[in-house]
Amino acid sequence: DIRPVTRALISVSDKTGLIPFAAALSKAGVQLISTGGTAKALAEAGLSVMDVAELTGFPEMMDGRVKTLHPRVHGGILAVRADAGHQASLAEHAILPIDLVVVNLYPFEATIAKGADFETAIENIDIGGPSMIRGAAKNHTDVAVVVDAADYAAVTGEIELHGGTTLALRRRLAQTAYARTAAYDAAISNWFAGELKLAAPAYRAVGGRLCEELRYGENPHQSAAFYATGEARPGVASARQVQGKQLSFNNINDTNAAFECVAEFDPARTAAVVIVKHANPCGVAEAASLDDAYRKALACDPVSAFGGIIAVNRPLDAAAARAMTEIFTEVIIAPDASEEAIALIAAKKNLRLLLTGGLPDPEAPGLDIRSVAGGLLVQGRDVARVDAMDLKVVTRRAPSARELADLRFAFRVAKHVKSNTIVYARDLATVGIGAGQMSRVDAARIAARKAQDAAEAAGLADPLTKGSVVASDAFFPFADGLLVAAEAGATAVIQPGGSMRDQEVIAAADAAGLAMVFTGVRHFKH
Ligand code: 93A
Repeated sequence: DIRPVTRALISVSDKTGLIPFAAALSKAGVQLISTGGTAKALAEAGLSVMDVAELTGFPEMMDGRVKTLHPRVHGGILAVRADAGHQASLAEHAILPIDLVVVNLYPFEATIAKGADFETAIENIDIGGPSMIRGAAKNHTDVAVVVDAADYAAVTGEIELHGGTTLALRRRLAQTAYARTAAYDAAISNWFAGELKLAAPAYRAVGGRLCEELRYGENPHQSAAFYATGEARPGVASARQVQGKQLSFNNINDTNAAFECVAEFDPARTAAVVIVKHANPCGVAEAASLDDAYRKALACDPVSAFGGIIAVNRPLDAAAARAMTEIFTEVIIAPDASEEAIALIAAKKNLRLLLTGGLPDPEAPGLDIRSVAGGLLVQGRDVARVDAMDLKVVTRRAPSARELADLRFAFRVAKHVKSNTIVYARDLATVGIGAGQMSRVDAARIAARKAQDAAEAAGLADPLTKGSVVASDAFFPFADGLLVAAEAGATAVIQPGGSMRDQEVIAAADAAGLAMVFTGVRHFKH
């Protein structure tokens, strides 16, 4: 099943690695055929190359829209070598078989990531390239197809070793080829959906490029890999890992949760730190410095913070880095870091440091996708933010300025905690977080209990919830959850409102002397 490579068609927009690869093919006696820009690059490197226009007998036309779309190209790619009829057609029409197709596509993803206008995006939709890729992949019995420079070495390696490509390699390359064209078309379709503001297009395409194979998934018996979709949002997918061992599946998920949460805090206004465990914040705080914010965040739940993931909204400085190396932490993610901070982190060999170059815009539209049996569940990202919400005071007492600041802070955090969510906050720091409970009253109890534990461990007389405010990600269906919070010492409440029993809940708040505001917006997160 070895297929010798006599003729290769190379048409690449990204010329990375092209010359050494083509030179190796040329040296192995392979005839090179290329489109305009590629042929020019090869000729300039001193390689002998035939222009595709010479092969087809047609010039490239319509600004390059039609250059390889010709039976001399597609017949040469699709002809089955063992089929006498196909061979007869090749002979009849003077078509030469093509054994290797090397194509990377017009950079559509990079073009839209740069914010190109509609016309420019459309012009960057490649037609001839995917046609050749799909044809060569279909005819992988005879033809090898390369869409990724990472595979150049595998092809030249096999040619050197076997004088041609193996069926095993050609099949693997075919799989890669269809994944590439699928991801390419997914990017185009998703871009259209965005341009047309279609929340629910008739079809939703999903695709991505392998970032890395992971050792395992959520559990060691599950396989896993990390794919980048090309979406231009700074974050864990595009981060530079400065040091530390490979991230695990759970690390990546948790790091993302931490970074999305910390991005809610405008770095021009305040320094903020989020500590995450099992995809939920276990400590969040803002302060004048990252160092102070970290200590406040850590005080919320130091037990859970052990082995946690830390996200910061400003460049990591030395003081914060020093404080963060005092306990065991898995990952730190930051927009940037000072040389001194990097040096301090370096002392902890296993601690991963990820630098992203910026924060993801919490208001940027985007998709949240998860799989269910036989389907994809797709929704727009939760871009609602407390800053833009019209807070309505529903109790006799209005919150004080200090309470109001804490209420906003608590609701900002609640958005990033799994439902049912209760967040107690005081002085712009969380002091108790109840996450992922099946009942809201349990979330309120657990958060209060944890605050009590943290106070006892720190030798404090009062639980940290005393004098706190409380946020609920969705309305209180009954007064019970609210009463738990009042008992824990909360003095003000923020919640969406909208329950059938709102009046009952408001009356309970008034009776307990609480101030309460309704946001009118819910932040479920499951
Ligand atoms: O405009 S196209 O869709 N029409 C074509 O016939 C065609 N053939 C190859 N784009 C086409 N290509 C693409 O041109 C390839 O996929 C590749 O990305 C690019 C290489 O052009 P050049 O060799 O001129 O740099």
